[in-house]
Amino acid sequence: MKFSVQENLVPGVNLEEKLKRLENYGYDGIELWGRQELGGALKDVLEALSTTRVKVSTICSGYSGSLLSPRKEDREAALKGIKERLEWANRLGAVGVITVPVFGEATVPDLSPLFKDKFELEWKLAVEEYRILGRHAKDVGSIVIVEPLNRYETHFLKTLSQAASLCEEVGLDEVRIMADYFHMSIEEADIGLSLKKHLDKIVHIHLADSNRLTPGRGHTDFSSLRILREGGYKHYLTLECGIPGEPEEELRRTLSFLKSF
Ligand code: LER
Ligand code: MN
Repeated sequence: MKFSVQENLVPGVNLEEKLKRLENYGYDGIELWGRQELGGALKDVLEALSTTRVKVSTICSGYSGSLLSPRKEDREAALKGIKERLEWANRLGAVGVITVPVFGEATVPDLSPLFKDKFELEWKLAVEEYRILGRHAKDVGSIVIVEPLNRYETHFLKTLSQAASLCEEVGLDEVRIMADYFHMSIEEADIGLSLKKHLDKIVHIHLADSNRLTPGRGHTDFSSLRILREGGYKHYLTLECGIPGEPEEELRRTLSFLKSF
C-alpha cells in the first residue's frame, strides 16, 4: 500500500517544494489535478520529480464537458480531455486518470416506456464511451479510473458494485474502478466487505473521514484498511480531505494513523 496526497493539501509554493515536504513526511505519492495547464508543464513536472522519490500517483479529473451530457459537444470535450490526460498520466508514470461519468442529476431524456429510461440510456452511453477510453488507455499505456460518488453528488454511480458492473460490461483491463472512503461512508453498507468483493478491480483509493476531514478526525472505522493490506492491495491511497490545524503536523499524524492498521 502506498500513500499519497492531493497537491493542493501540501504546503509549499511550488511542486518541487511540495514533493520535498511529502518525502520528508514519509508519503509515497502526490495526486495532481488534471487542469489544462498541466499538459504544457509536463517537462517541468518531470524535472521536479527527478529530485525526489515521491511519484505522481494519479491525475484527478480536470477535463471539461461531461460524458453523459445529451449535447454531443460536451461528450466530445470530455472524451478528448480524458484521452489527453491519459497520455499525460503515462508520461508522468501515474497509475491513470480519475473520471466521474456524471455529477448531479441526469440531463439525458427519458425515452421510456417505448425505449430506454434515463438511467438505461446513460448506462449504454457510459459503456460505449468507456470502451473508447479503455482502447485509448491501452494504446498510450494508462488506465481509466471510474469513481463512484454519493447520492448528494451524482444520481448515477454511487457504489463500488455499480462501478464494477460498468467496468465488467466494458470488458477491458484498462478500465478499472476506485473507492473513496467519504462516498463509501454514505453509500456502502459495509466498507470492508465491499472493498474485499471488488479488490481485483480497484486501482486507487481516496481517503477522508465521515466529515471529509483527515482520517481519524471523524467516525469512519478505518480498520477496513487491514482488508486491503491482507488482500495484497498494492496501489495508492490518496488523501482527499480537509486538513484541520497545522498541515505538517496533521499530515504526519495521519500517515502514522493509516499505517497503524
Ligand atoms: C468528488 O466528491 C470526488 O470525490 C472527487 O474525487 C471527484 O473526482
Ligand atoms: Mn474522491
